[in-house]
Amino acid sequence: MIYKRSSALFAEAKQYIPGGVNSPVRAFKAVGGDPIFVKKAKGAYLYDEDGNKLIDYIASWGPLILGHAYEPVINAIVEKAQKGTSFGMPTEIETDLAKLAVEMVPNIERIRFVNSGTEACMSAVRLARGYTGKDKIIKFSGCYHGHSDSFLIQAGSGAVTFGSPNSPGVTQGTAKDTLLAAYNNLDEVQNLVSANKGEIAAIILEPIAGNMGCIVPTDSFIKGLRELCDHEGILLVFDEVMTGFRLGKGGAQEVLGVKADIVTFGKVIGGGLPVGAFAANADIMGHLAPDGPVYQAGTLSGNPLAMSAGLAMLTELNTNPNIFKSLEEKTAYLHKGIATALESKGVTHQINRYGSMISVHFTDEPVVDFASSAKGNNDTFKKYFHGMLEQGVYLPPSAFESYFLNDALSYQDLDDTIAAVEKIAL
Ligand code: KE4
Repeated sequence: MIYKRSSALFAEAKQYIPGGVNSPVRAFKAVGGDPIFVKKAKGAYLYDEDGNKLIDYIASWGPLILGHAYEPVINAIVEKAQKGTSFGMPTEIETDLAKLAVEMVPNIERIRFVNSGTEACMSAVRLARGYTGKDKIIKFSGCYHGHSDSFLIQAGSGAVTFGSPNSPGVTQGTAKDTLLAAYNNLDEVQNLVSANKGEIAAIILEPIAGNMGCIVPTDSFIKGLRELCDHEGILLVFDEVMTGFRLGKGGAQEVLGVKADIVTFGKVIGGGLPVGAFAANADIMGHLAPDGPVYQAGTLSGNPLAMSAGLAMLTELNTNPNIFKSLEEKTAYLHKGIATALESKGVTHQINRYGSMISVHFTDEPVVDFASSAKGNNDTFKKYFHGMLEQGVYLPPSAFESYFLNDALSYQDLDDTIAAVEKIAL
């Protein structure tokens, strides 16, 4: 594969945009080499600036669950754009999408639209703090909830881990209110709750994690969190930016059978345009401005152009829920094929999968949290990533990401992907 034009475009981009990208993971820092510049995409395929056709397994990091340039979504956007793109005034289509989301997702009565997953998670934590009157939150190492200061925190030193900033610009004052625990470790959460009695507003997590690769919670962990929150008056926040409308109509709450107090969304809910959202019952959401004192706002929140894409996408998923089963079957097929190919090459690996989320880890230990995910051999991952790219398969350029399958992928695409694994030297 030739990537000359992508490299030239990257060199030019770096003269005007920090790192040449508008989101760091796109820069290929974790895998080396220059990023691929895409020219267009359709269905399961990306067409880059050098004319290469690539089978796409990131689907814009999740949103394009039906494939790129999906006709009903494009038609909805084009039609709506001709009537204006944003007014800063209420429009009917915001209610249409809100009604559909409330109908599809269990245990929510009100939903507020924002413009990104970060905004959704940041607002959900502010709402939890405002509703409970408490300051602290618990998050899990390796879970990503966007780049709001309260989330850019790593485990601090000391037994009861007060957070410490993991990015310059995040203050110690912010970090002290974020506590860290290991995913799938209920004991650590209980210790934090006991050591901060009555001070914790919320526990926030990815109910199926996708930012350490894909990690599935144990039943005892996720149900234990729910019981702990009920007992301690803590709000349980499911960050469903990845899992919402991907794992099923009702997302992780539905497939795991665990209720969250606040749920955040992004990616699929916007159909490929910038939409995030957070939702809860009427009592909790009633604390949000303008009804209540918790402030949150946004110029382009609920803009009709983005709403039209989200409504077209969710309507499709709501009327054809077999898409979720078809995606799950395709992901299971891919899982089996990759596992067989790597086993035949004698390559030590773990594959984690839930629904249409899957990740490959080059380690002999089960990957159940960030620490075990970080033990993956990144040199092998780099060879795997570039070996697949050379054969026209575009995977997430980081070992700490999940693949996002789209329903436009054919079984031939999956077979071609498996054949590519068989060919690469690891
Ligand atoms: P955004 O602000 O990027 O729309 O959403 C933040 C976010 C929140 N919660 C979860 C579970 C997420 O996965 C994300 C964003 N996901 C990353 C992919 N791991 C987006 C890719 C990127 O940062 O460019």
